[in-house]
Amino acid sequence: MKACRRIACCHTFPFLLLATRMKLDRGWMWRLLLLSSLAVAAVAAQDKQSEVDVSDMDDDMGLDEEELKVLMAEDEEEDEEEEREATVMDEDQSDDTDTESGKAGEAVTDANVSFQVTYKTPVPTGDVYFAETFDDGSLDRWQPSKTVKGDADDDIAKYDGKWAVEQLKENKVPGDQGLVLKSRAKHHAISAILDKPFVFQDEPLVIQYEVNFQDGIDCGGAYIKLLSDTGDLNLEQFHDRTPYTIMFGPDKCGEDYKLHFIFRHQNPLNKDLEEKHAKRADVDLKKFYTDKKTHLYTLVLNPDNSYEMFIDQSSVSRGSLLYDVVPPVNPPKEIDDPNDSKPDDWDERAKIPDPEAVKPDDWDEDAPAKIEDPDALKPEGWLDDEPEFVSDPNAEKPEDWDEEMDGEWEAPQIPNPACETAPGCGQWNRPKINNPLYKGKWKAPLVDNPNYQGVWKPRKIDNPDYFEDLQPFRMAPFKALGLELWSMTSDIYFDNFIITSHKEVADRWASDSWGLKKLVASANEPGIFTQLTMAAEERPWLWVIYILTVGLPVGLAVLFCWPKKSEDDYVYKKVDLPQADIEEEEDEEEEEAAAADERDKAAEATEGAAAAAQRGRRRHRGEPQTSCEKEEGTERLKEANPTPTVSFLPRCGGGGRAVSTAAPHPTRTANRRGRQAAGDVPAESGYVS
Ligand SMILES: [Ca+2]
Repeated sequence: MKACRRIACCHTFPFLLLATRMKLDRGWMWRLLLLSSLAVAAVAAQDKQSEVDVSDMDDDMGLDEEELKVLMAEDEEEDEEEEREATVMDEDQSDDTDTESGKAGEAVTDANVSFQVTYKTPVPTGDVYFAETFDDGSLDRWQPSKTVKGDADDDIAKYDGKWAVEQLKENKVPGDQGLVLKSRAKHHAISAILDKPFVFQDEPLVIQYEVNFQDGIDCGGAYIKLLSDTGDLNLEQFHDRTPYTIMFGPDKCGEDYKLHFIFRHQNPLNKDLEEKHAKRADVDLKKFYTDKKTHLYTLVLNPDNSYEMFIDQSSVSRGSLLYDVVPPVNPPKEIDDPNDSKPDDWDERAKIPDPEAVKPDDWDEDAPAKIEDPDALKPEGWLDDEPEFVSDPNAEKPEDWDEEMDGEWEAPQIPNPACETAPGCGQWNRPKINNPLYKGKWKAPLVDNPNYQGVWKPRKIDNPDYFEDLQPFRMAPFKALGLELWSMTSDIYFDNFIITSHKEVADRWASDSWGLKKLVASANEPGIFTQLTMAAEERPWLWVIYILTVGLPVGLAVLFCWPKKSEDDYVYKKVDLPQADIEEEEDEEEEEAAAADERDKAAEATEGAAAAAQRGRRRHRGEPQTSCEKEEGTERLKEANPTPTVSFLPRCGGGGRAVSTAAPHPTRTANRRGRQAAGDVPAESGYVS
């Protein structure tokens, strides 16, 4: 049990230390690894699709459990007049229900499903400017654009990308549908008029909708535009230049994952409109674009000019329309005077050469940097008269040498053989060294410039374009919601647009719609072991990691917790195996012993009688028998009965130990007998060290 308890914290044990401590031999290591592999495989095989439980729902999802019932399959009798029952099933099963599930009032059930969700098209619980679920399957209130994009090439300028109302491709909630951008590499534009224009006064603005990049996203956006109420807004002519008040939502290109919040601010002086971009979100947005789940995007603007963006109801960015947008809403009060220029006599030199410094008399500017070493001596044996190279005396003019064509033949030059043994040949020159008198050009040292005027800057003047708008929240009213998008990936799913002034209305709306999608998606999430197995299929080396992290502790636990094989069994077998040899040897020994016994019988009888008398005296006095005496008795028992038996004996001079009384190892027996004869080992039966 002690070992088992140790194993409980096996995860923190360094394996090598353990292995050393346990003295695992190689065979055990292999058995352990095999065992670990089997354990992991068994666990992976037992993996099942996780079933949803209401208690698993995230608290922060804000789901109203009374509204959102998760029923077991047997509880499926429900009122089908108002509610659409939806069945959540495996992907391949769900395809069968694609066509029927979208129709209101139809119940869809399947006996094979693990659970059912009851989906009811959400209804806004408060005042809204716009709410759209697409659950009726129609785009009646939506107007596809019939125009062309302003700055695009003619062949792709047309807004001819297709839109459809469909269910989600994965994790569908039958009965629930959304707007899907269907075409890749095409311009899409569609818009809808709000129930009533939104006018920025004293009420907050809350915009919320869902996006699912069902096929991931390569390069493209899923943002919305709130189209300004300009009086001449024509949705058929909705294009990229159509005035908007706010642009909000996800956008991605390359590795740049963005969540736009751009508003157009009107300059109160010249009435120009300028885009103001909110600072980037504080979180890594990548997963929202790549996990193929439905995410909820919310923008809240408050009359106090604060704003906050949420993804899946978690805040990802917040700030002020006055201070956290680029470029700032309000221009600077003062600007550099554009008519100011640096005066010609402006002295910007912080340091100047000391005007009072004089070149020292002994400063020779003409002294060379290098001179010949005056102390150098020509090495002895230098051959002044021998050239360094000579004509090769062994060279011969090639036979095909044509003096007319090739010119006069000359033997090639080779190093002068006479120089090989000499320090050098030809003219000797003194080596060059640095000139100690060299000083170079004289310069006056630098001193602080008494006339230094600092770095010139133009003077400040009042900004003629200055204004101060303390209410940037009061943007241009908007009256339509539009999507004007280009994407290189199709099947971008949109759903549950809502525009309201009340965050709680948007939250409740999310609970009744997006919350259900999230619930279904998490129900269909593969179990952790399935995910691990899938990962290992792509990267087989992961199995090694799994075995080390999971299998090893299991293997070690088995090693420690398995019914412990007695050390004595080991001894028993070890001693028991060479039985035949031992018996032969014993026979010989017994023959010798018999002869010796005969010779010693008389003496032994005398000694035995004396010992017996001593034992008898001890017993009589109540003294305990010594352990050696007990073993002596057992030895006799063994000789009488050679079949292996196990008895528990106290070691002579040590702790108790179970030993075999079968024939001991011959060599050891012989040794021991020799030592016994020498008197340094007591006679003991069956004890094997
Ligand atoms: Ca919907």
